[in-house]
Amino acid sequence: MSDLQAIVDSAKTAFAACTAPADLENAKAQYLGKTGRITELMKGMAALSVEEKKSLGAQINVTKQAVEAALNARREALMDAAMNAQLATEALDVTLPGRARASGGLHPVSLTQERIESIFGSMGFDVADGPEIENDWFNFTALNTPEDHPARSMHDTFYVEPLDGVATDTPPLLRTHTSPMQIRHATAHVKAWRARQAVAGNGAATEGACDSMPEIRVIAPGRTYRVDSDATHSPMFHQCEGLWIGENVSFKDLKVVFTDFCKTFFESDDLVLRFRPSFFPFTEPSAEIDIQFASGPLAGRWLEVAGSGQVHPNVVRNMGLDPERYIGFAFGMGMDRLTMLRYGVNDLRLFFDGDLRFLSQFQ
Ligand code: 2U9
Repeated sequence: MSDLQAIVDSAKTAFAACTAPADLENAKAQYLGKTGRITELMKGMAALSVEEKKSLGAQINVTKQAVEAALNARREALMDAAMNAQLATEALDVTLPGRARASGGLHPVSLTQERIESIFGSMGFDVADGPEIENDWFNFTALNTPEDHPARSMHDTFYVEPLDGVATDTPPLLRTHTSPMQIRHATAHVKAWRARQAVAGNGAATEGACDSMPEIRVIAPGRTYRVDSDATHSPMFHQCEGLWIGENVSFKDLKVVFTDFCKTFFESDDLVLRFRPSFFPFTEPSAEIDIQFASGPLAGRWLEVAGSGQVHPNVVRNMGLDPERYIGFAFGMGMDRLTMLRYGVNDLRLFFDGDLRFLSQFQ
């Protein structure tokens, strides 16, 4: 056997003895590395004649290729062995049942909001949505709430830093009710109507006898904020207010609309409503609305569900309308409280704890 064949055989034996990739790389260095046996042979050729170089060079190349082939074969064998070992330990049991993906659901207060939107939607009400950081005009002044009104005090209202850092006379605030949204909606409605009138060219922006404004019928559901926290009050709570303004909208309409709403919302035809005189700056006259169920766990008790009233003339004026001609009603209700009544929940804080054992009962 030639010396060169002996090198090939020795390499094969050395590679076969390696059981880990790192050992194999070490063994490779002994043959193909800088001072490996084949590399040394090549260096030795420098002293040979051209003829000898040709002949021995070709033989060394064949030897080198044979060693490299043996090396690659062993590399693959080791990789296969590693893969098989891994597959044996990490066997996949394809008969296992899949992992069920839990389905999410809406929060009970969101369910109430959807329900309210659907009921009032069926009565022709739009749904308005808008900013939770408001200014003094939309939250208080436009709603006939004078500067010395207690609702404006630091004890009730969260005031916030101006976004651009520029202080104003009246700092921005977290809306204390969704009424500002109704003012925004109503003024946009009035502006759009006047613009249409102007385009039609029928006496421009004056209110003529035959160009009556389409009614404003809107609800504004959403988050509201007050400095208040106990079992029945949360600093963030959910309100829904409603507004209906037209030329002949009366307290009778309020009674019909709200009675219809309550009966549909609570799925009870035999509940009765009571309108109790009250006071709000933005309505005059004003009334609290109580309901009484004829049956069920709450039967016989009067339960307060909303505040309401005929929109104050100053508020109608602030919408850009003549209060001698346009009139209407508004109401406001707490969506958290309605949800508690509908589902028999007795602690408001359950809605905000995020405990799935409670929340999943509503799916
Ligand atoms: C406009 C004009 C008038 C909305 C109204 C109430 C009465 C009311 C409370 C009920 C429970 C708030 O969540 S609560 O504490 N709301 O009593 N809200 S009348 O009056 C408006 C709204 C918008 C332009």
